[in-house]
Amino acid sequence: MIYDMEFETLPREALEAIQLKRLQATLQRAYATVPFYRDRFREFGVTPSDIRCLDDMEKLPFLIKQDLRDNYPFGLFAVPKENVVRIHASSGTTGKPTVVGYTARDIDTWASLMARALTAGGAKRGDIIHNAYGYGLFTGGLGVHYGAEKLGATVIPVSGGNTKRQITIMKDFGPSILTATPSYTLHLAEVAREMGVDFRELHFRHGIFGAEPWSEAMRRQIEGDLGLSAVDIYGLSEVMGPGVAVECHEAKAGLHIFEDHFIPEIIDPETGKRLPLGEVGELVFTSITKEAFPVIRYRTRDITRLVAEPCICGRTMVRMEKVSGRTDDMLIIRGVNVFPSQIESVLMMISEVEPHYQLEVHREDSLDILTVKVEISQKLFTDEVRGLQNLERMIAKNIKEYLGISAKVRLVEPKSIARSEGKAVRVIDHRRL
Ligand code: DLL
Repeated sequence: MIYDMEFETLPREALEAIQLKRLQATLQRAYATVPFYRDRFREFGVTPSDIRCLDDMEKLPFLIKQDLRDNYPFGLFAVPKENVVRIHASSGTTGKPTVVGYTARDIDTWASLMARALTAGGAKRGDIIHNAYGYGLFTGGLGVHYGAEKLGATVIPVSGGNTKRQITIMKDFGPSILTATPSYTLHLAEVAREMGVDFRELHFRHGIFGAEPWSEAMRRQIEGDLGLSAVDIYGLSEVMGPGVAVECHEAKAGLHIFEDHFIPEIIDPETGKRLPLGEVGELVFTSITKEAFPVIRYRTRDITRLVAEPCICGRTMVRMEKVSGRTDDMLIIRGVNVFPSQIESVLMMISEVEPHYQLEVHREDSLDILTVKVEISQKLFTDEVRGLQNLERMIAKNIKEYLGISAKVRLVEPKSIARSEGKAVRVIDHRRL
């Protein structure tokens, strides 16, 4: 039994009482030890003792990615450097990476949360976990690793890459749980096929996939191709790493947020106002147990909504819907907002195309042009040109019908879109380059 599991089924009032106590302690500590928080709170005319109930949180200022960059690398740490036992960092496609730190207790908390997350996804003691999340500064590999050990499972720390060898290991060691990004999972399946290995005949029962947006259609494809039950796991380095929220394998209907450690809010990304439960907006997190790197009202830029209805698994924690995308990945094509995952859903309805795609955006005479590049099978690729043109037209028509945007569709040769070993690059935006 993973300790802290009892928090997962608490009645609302009991959970909120714990949250308030932990929140107040976090605020006191951050105020006392991090000059950034003290200055920012003062600017907003608020002190930790003004927060008497959870709704008072709205009085607190937000923390944004730029604040992390401005305090690079260790400026927001709330403990002396000698108490920090681990550093992680997010790659930072633009500007400096964001650096986060953990005390020994933080690492232990994270391991427990990841053990709980793996449990929710269907793993248990005795399972062999093939962990293909990248090890290193990225939180995926080590996050799953410590959780798996805490659970008492056997972990294969294979990391991302060297894909053929991974398939051989799967055949030889017989892992029952797969952890990887959804896009790398598809690549694993593809390489297995090329090696004449039927994934469905391996021993996998469950897959715990995350670190990037993926659609319901992609879930069906992965479950069908790999012969396992797939759940979504969410997290971000700033808040901890993987294990902030996870779907249960019983329902697979939204990700349970570990509310005994993180308080979620949904805000309107434009105005910053808190939105009522159930509305779609930007997810904001406050950590309430972290020591080295507490985050108070951190704006994730991830778009989702919260669901409070009870779940068949018995967990009472609030759920978040699958993240549709990040505010900074949202494409605005001639005034219509669209996320790559929505285009993915449309593509996956069409059986002739493969689940490998990339979006390119450029500007022509001040108009935004979206090109959807999608792979087709070798067999189709050798078909006559007219058939392919018809297929392109049909895909463009579907995109227009479902999403209301005009896109150019280009069917491309099998394997011509780069495969990911971690997070897939879905959008090339020539307007930003
Ligand atoms: O991606 C942590 C992680 C590792 C989560 C392994 C799950 C599994 P970062 O590299 O800091 O951390 O990236 C965080 O990735 O703000 C989201 O935009 C995106 N993301 C993470 N999980 C999901 C998910 C890890 N399940 C950023 N669905 C987040 C959609 C996700 N997006």
